[in-house]
Amino acid sequence: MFSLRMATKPAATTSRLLSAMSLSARFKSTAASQGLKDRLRELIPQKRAEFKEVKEKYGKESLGEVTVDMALGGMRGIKGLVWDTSLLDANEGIRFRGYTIPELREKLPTVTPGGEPTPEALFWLLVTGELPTAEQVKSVSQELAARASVPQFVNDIIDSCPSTLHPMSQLALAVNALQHDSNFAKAYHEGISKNDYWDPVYEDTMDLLAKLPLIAARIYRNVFKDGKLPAIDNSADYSQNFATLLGFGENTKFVELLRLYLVIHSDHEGGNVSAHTTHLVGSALSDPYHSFAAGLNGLAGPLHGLANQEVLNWILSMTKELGTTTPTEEQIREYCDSTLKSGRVIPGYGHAVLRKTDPRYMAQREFALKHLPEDPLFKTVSNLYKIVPEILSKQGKIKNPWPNVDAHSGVLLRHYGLVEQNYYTVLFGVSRAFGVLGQLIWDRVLCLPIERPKSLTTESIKKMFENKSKL
Ligand code: CMX
Repeated sequence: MFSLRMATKPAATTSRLLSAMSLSARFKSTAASQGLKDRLRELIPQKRAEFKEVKEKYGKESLGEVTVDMALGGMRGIKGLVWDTSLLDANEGIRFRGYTIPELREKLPTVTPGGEPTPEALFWLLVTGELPTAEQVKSVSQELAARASVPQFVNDIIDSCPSTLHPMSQLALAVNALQHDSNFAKAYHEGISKNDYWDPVYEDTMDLLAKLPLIAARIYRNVFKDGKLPAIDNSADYSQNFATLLGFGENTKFVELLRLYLVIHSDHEGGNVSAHTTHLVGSALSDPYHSFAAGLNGLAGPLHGLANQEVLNWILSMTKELGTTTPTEEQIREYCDSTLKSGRVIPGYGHAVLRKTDPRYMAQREFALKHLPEDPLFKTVSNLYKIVPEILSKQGKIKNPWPNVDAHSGVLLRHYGLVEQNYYTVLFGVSRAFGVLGQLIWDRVLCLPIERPKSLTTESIKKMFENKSKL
């Protein structure tokens, strides 16, 4: 593939080739000290062979039919892309490389005994398919801490944003600006071989994951606090550092919550808007920064990640309107009815794939039952869980009346003092990076092609079937 491309690109000089080779060699030499990258490199030949075998053996098999309803209805249920890091079952919920959330909470190494797993541990699992040891997790934590620095011009961009610019817009802006230092963009420009794309994508991924807490916390501090950021601790884990940057590092329960939060929001197979967008944009060989920034813009939609902000806005509007922090079941019912009558959705409920209560909701509920059972807002969230599914089901059109991940997250954050709900989707975004970038590495390992599904016009669909219906 590489030689073909070089043959058709006479402008590629020997010096560019040499420079590409030395870049690749640089990545290989740094790999010696990087446990995760070493393991990934070992796995690649076997996984490429498996992928090739599946293509050769089953390439002509059908994955199911596509109906006109599916094309008109947001492509629901169409099996049209590969996503190896996680798989969503409508009833069981998400499995990360085969493990459910309860299994992850039991099997992944933790920082505190009996505590929550860390996003670093999950990332190792997502990238390798293997449960890491505590030592391997520590090596990822240290590597991310060592890479955590942000160019001054990116800080300046964030600092120049008006505080009225939504934190998600600021986050996407900063991620796009970090693209300035993309290893992949540079390596591509210098003519790296397709077989080696994964290597600078891995480097960009690690850099981006490392920098996200710094830019996310800078946004938080600028918009809601005094704009000053503390230094990070190279010996601390990712969530401890992120919590410290946000100003909550001394609250051990908040740090535990953040660990859980960053794990459960990371990945939800490939079809959701943020995951699919990152994957789609990455398929054009846009680097991880451009790809993930695009995904963040999708996450900022109120039907997707922004729903966590909307849930709290909605609950707080309800308690304000009713003049009580503990509304009765009857009052909640009436408020739900008025929301639906006004043509709005009840945020935090429903899902395009799930048909049961989201296990990510349950994990957060368990955390709340353990740590904040008496919180009045948690009691309201619990009452909503009792009431809303029945109300939504009665409408007769919703396919899943049960709560999703966003129905619960805000109340937990608020309990520990993170009360600025416009910021909540940024936390979702930092977490989502672990999932979508983990898969993006595999997209390049497997040399997945540029995405290009077929679209139709309404007219062409009509024409396709009108003669058939006359028969
Ligand atoms: N409140 C009121 N009506 C709802 C509803 C809700 N929470 N969820 C779905 N419906 C309605 C839909 O709007 C749709 O109505 P129309 O036929 O009039 O258009 C009907 O029920 C059928 O929808 P569906 O097939 O069950 O759901 P979709 O797959 O189309 O949409 C989702 C899924 C999540 C967008 C939708 O349930 C929703 O809008 N929920 C509220 C927003 C939310 O919580 N989003 C977060 C999802 C998780 C995440 O990505 O973070």
